[in-house]
Amino acid sequence: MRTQVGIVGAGPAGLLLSHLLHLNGIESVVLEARSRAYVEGRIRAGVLEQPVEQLLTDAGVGTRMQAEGMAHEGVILRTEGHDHRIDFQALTGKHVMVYPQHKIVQDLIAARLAAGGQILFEAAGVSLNDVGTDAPFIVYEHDGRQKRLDCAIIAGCDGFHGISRDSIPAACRRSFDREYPFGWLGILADTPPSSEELVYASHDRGFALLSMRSPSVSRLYLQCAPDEDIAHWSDGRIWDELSLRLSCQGFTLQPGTITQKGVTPMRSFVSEPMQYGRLFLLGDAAHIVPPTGAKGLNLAAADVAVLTRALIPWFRAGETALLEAYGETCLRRVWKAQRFSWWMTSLLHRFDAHSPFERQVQRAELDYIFGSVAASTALAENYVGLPLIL
Ligand code: RFL
Ligand code: PHB
Repeated sequence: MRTQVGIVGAGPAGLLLSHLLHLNGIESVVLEARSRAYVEGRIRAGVLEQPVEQLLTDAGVGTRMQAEGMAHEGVILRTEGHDHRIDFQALTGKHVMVYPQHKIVQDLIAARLAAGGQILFEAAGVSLNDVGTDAPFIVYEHDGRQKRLDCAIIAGCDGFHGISRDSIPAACRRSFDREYPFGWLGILADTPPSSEELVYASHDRGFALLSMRSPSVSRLYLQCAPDEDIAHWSDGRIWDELSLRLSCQGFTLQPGTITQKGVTPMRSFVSEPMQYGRLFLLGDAAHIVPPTGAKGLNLAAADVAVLTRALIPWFRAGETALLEAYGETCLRRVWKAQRFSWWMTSLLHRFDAHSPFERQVQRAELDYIFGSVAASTALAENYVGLPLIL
């Protein structure tokens, strides 16, 4: 089989790329290791930056998001029972959209299939070949048979644990990595959100976050050990701990049935370069951020915007300038989002290794944000999203 762009991975990056290329008359085939039901049910991100919301809407896949998503014009920072609202609308004129990642994945799969797009689920043993030449190809197994996909371009959209990144020779690659001494225990619960806006709580017992998926479903997180054993967390213990860390005058946490729970380790990671020959890395395949800034999915979408803009003149007229600048262009935004995610994480979490001095500096920084329009604006501007292409 032959196509113009071979895409590995049907997460948000791979699917959005396939959709945008299609809108611009460029063919692609998506190879996904998992089943359709698995990728459509995977609970992950929930907050979309305004430029990403706009991108999805402009691309004709925003109908359900506009109907069911919740536009948020601010978030609450909570510390020691004291709230400070970051007013996105007043500070930046923008908002974020709370709409779950798995629904974006469903919307994109539906759009691709309706347009006759090819997504091969349960493609096993995917390997990338001759990526440094003008004739790269992908080998994979599907329906019990080994197959070959010849392409002009390969897009590695297979997430942090995928195979694409390792297809760039190790000698040409450099990675930047930071592991945090904590993880997040996340739950999904059938209970209306106890706050209209997201609450980021810094507490002596550790960070907590109140988020949501719909008017009747809450998503909440607790800072925990990176290797926390979820078996030690009964539903009752989770609600008690959330209530303690989120406590504030006039606020009551409404518990409900927990329908999902899991632990996510926290990491910052960037692999450079994001391009090698005809192979381009996008999204979590190239970089991951701790979730505190809600940036992962948004960064994936920005990479897609940069690559799409570069591939159009390349396929149409052989123009190479934007394609050659792909990695450099993406990394300008990636590193700004890395900085913001690291900063939000450092600001809000409890670090056991902190000295009393460092803890006081952390408190002072929060207090400074609470009292400074300039500091609040810097937070808001990053949270609602920098332009997709910087
Ligand atoms: P994905 O979503 O990991 O998709 C990669 C796809 O590739 C497939 N795959 C393969 N396919 C074929 N062959 C192989 N060898 C393959 N190996 C893997 C996988 O099955 C999968 O379908 O990467 P992508 O598309 O780059 O998207 C990135 C986002 O998923 C990720 O950055 C976000 O979920 C991060 N994130 C958040 N981002 C936000 O922007 N806002 C948030 O509020 C937010 N909250 C979060 C998050 C991530 C979390 N977790 C669980 C990591 C909250 C959490 C808890
Ligand atoms: C979520 O709703 O899953 C969520 C929201 C904000 C974050 C991270 C995750 O910073």
